[in-house]
Amino acid sequence: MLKVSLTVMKTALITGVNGQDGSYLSELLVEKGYSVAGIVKSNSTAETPFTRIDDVRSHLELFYADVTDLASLTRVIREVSPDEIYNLAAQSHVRVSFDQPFLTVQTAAVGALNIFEAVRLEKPDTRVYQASSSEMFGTSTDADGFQREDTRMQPASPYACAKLFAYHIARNYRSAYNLFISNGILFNHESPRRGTNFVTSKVCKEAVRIKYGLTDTLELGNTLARRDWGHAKDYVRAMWMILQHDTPDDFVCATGVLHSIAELVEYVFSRLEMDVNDVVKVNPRLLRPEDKHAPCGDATKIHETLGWKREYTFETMLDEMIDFWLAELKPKNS
Ligand code: F7E
Repeated sequence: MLKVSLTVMKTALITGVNGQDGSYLSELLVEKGYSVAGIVKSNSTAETPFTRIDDVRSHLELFYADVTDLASLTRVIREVSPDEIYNLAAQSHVRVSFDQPFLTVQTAAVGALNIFEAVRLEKPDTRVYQASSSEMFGTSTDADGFQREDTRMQPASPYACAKLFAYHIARNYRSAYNLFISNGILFNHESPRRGTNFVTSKVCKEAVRIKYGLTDTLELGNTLARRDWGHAKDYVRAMWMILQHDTPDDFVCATGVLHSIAELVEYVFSRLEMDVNDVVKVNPRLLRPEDKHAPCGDATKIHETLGWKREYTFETMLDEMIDFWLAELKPKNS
């Protein structure tokens, strides 16, 4: 149940408002008393996927616009006059970025530049959060194996290259035009609202389908890959904290704990009291042209500067996702 504050403090504009992060962030900001506007892409059918923002939708002002369309962004920024913008829109799937590099660059790189340019021209006192990604580091780590704000960046996918451009142009606009633009360098973050084309959601959903007898195999790509997974709810809180800081800056947000895909599968299956043997099949089509890195983040800076701390662990996050899929896919007659 959403607790709505009655005092309107500030106005925020969120691109990608109906995505995983946009939906949690809009709930957080509405609870804090913000007036929240969101940008959604138009769709040729009326049934645009708004399910993630169902609970909060009556509190949002939604605009059809697109980060690739500077004129539409300028119009929305003029109309909303936001105090804060959270740029969360982009084609964000790493493997898809190898299939659609131009779309990825248009949305993740040019899209971010469009936001910064619209802010510069229309409302230069707006604070802007840029959704940067740990993918920008690629295989590069510090000597201790961690990735932090000053670790060398070595992107290894079209998605990571596009995000790296956005990260640098954010810093460039910050110093050249004195704009308040901050990068949150977020490691993987998941939740029941994560799309099932990402591995955590896919594993939880397919394992529950196996439990309910709806399928008998789980097809995966590289099960040896490792990731630093946190909960999206914790990470949207970090986004907000980053924009409340007195100066614009860049922050890594991560858990500092690595797990492999195989460990993820093992945890989900044991929680569902199922045997994992003979169920997982590796499908070569799900492997990526480059997938060698094991990104593990050091969140000391955001912890010490802003006091950010995560509430979820890997296990509590997965428990929530498993419970979601158990309820969602529960056979009607049981
Ligand atoms: O893959 C491996 C896959 O697609 C995680 C995005 O939010 O985080 C996310 O990017 C790992 C990779 O996320 C399957 O090869 C194995 O090593 O869940 P993912 P991602 O690529 O790490 C970063 C920080 C972002 O910024 C991105 O926007 O899992 N894997 N088998 C698989 N991955 C998928 N999707 N599907 C599989 O069947």
